[in-house]
Amino acid sequence: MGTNAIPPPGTRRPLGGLRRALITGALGTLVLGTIAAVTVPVSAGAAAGAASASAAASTLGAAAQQSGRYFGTAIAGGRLGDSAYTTIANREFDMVTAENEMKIDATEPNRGQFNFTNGDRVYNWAVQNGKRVRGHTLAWHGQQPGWMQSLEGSTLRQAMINHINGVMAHYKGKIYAWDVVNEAFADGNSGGRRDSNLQRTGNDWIEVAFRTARAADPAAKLCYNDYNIDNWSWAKTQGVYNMVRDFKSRGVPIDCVGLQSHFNSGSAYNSNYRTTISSFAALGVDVQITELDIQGASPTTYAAVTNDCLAVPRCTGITVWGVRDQDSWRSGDTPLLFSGSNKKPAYTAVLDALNAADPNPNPTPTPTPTITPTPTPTPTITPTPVPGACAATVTTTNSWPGGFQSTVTVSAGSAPVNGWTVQWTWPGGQSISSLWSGQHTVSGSSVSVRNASYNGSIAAGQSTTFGFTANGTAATPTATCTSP
Ligand code: 9MR
Repeated sequence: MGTNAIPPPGTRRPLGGLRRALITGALGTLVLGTIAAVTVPVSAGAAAGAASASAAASTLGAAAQQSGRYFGTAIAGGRLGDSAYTTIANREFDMVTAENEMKIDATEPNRGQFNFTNGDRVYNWAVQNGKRVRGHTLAWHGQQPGWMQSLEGSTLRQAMINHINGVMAHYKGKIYAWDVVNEAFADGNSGGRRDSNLQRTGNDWIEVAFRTARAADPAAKLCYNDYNIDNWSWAKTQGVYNMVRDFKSRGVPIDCVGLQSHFNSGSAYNSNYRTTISSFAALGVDVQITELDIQGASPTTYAAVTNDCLAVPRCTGITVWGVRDQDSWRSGDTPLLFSGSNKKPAYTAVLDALNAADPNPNPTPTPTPTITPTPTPTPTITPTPVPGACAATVTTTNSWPGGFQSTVTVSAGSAPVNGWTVQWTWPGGQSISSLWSGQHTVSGSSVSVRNASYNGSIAAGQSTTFGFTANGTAATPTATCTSP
């Protein structure tokens, strides 16, 4: 089977900064000052010739955002009191997965009694720091509380449904993507399902879990997540691929596949990984790298993994399974990007790869936002640059019945911006369900978003983004940007 060649690290041209300059050059045609233009799509082509050099992003999250992706980490709630840990985690990552705190044993320790204390601790830390959250995980043979382990048949099936409903109701509208079902396929050459109490409730348990999840929170992306499905030639990969293809053909709601990507000597990175990612994506699902760690943390392998994701538009983000080596479930393998507070060579390899990415701010194919025509042939406003002035544009990046997702680009004019606030008024009763990379307050139909701790400073001519999901009909309201 064909595999795509992976460019050796360092052979990709570091165009990230140049391409960002092209984008912000386009934004430079927008109204600057306290009033922003609306719905003008960012077009690199429109800005050809406006190139100038600019600095590369200096954190993983910011670097990934340049191509519309995220870079996340697993967070262990018990480490949130460790300031060395939170300093790195907060600075570098813009997506969070609770390492254990949203699992079945944590959230429903007794049947019918839900406990979100620890899940909320991780969730709140993430959103208070402007990050999005992946939910992990709802239906799994692992980390089941004792009461669930002892159930079987239709009783267990109903308990699974109740669990999905209970947890998803608590986090409704707040989770970017849920690992609805985790690790349901067998290792080895069968390509079939793993035996488990859930599997013994009937082969349809996975699709029942997904249908239940869609009804419980239509705003969340619904993922199937597994390990050892990274190598395209492995039977387990093919088994999951066939299931996803079947689900898509029958309308079972599935939005994404999570490749855990725990690479080690027994399950090594293979250059056909890019084929795996692109093959799943071709089925019409997003692909997320959900639990990345690499034994020994080879910079070359970390760069290859990153470049493989960047090569596929629907590979929407990468999460590493822990912050520092000492935080890893396999700490002896030193598989992560930090050692103590130090950035390892693998960190630099990943950051450089992200900074060299083609901008791809809208990895999920969605309808192009409508361009609102200028009502009169008014001349383009060319305001005198005001120090600290900023502009904001709202773009719809995804929509579904009853909800939508938007990205807001905040750009500085000819002077740097230090702190910004974007405001708009909903035209038709919309409401925010989740917002990331900013801090929002709502008053009636008015929304005000302040910068997060890490994205308040925008260099002259540069931009940053925040995003949100909302309930209601997709809208692109006029946004104003103010800067102190
Ligand atoms: O990292 C998690 C570790 O702290 C737990 O002890 C372990 C228990 O099952 O789960 C680890 O996370 C796993 C994840 O939930 C699913 N994929 C494999 C991960 C590593 O074992």
